Amino acid sequence: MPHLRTEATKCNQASMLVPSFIISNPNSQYIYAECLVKGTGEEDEEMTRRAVSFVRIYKSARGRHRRRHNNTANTSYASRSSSISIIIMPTAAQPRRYHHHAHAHFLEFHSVRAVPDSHAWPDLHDRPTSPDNAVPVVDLSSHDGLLDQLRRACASWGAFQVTGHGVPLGLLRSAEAAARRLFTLPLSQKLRAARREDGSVGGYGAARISCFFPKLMWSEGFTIAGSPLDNARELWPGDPAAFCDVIEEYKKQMQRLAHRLTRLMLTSLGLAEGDIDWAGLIEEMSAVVQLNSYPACPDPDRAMGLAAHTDSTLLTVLYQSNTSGLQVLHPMNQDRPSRWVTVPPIPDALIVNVGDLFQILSNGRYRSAVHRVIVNRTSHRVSVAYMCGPEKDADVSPIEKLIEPGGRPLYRTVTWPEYLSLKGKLFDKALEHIMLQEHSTG
Ligand SMILES: O=C(O)CCC(=O)C(=O)O
Repeated sequence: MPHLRTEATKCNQASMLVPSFIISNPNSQYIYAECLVKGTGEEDEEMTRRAVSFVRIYKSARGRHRRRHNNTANTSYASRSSSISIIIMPTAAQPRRYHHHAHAHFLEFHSVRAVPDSHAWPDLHDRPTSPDNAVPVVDLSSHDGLLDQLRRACASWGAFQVTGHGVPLGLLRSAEAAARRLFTLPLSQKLRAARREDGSVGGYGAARISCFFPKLMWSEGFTIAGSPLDNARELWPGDPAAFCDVIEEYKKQMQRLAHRLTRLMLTSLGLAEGDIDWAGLIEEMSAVVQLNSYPACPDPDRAMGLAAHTDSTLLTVLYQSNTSGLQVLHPMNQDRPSRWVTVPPIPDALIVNVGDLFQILSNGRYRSAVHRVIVNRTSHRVSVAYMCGPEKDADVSPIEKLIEPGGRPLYRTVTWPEYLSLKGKLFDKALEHIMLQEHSTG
């Protein structure tokens, strides 16, 4: 930071006409710089010279940054007669990927007595935790102020817990039991249903985001896309139905709830049916069920259950059973830095995460929640996530009515599969990558 700040100051001193700033943190892979040159048409030549000098200074700073972070960047430039505006924005460079040994991915967690180096995270305490701040709880059975509560929760947290949702507690418990039954099978049996390398979504495996981190996570997952029957036959050849029946009923109930939540969240943005293809968006939604397992860990301060990420969904509905571990990042505000807030288990409550696609749809009014999972020494935690998005060919773009007068759409149009593919390459820079840049100001 000090290094690049110096460059920015130099640039400002070099030209009174060039208000400019560079925001950078040498520990981060990205730098963002912006230089706006305003004036009359006659000053074009002088302004261009100064702007070019800014770009040169920026590029040399960027070069050093790139050498350090293996980064790439692009520079966009636009000129009009009355003003020149330059926005220099690093492209969302592909983050570094890590190739973990296949055998390290598949640990017999229950028999491990110490956290192996492959799973030892150097710094879990990257941000403070906050005991005095709580993810909102919204009672869906109460109509008093429901839309206001949802609006506040989605805009400031990107996550909330719901009670009064109508999904029977017995079904939640059965889904938890089905997940436990699956994850306590011997590893060799779970591997019969391992996720294949051919890009298919379903099956058993380590967290898909593992390739973006140098260390592996203290968790395993099982993804169900479509019918659970094929996988269940691989796991329990004699009795696949017990698992399938629970999952099918869970999907049915979750779909109903996800439709209701989507409708409420759109309404809370001030939208009415007719402002978008409401029915199309909701009725055609598709989803996967993600079972997660976080075994008890001999050294929880050195292991990460699931590293920080946002969901590439419209929304995710999560049952976290009765063991805590989920933390949501509450963004910084004027007086406090960003901090991790643990979501306490409430019997029969479900957690709702706003996903990246909802952030796009709402033109950034609702934000997707950055969240992670920490582990503990004594309890095996399981969770069941219903991750839903639009039908695969549907275009997702900022809803016109949500663009402020004189404003602009912040994101370009994507389909869900296209966004998933970007996320698979760019991880936490995928949203930034599809942001539309303003090239010129008048
Ligand atoms: O297990 C949890 O609480 C969170 C799971 C999660 O974030 C995910 O499946 O993406």
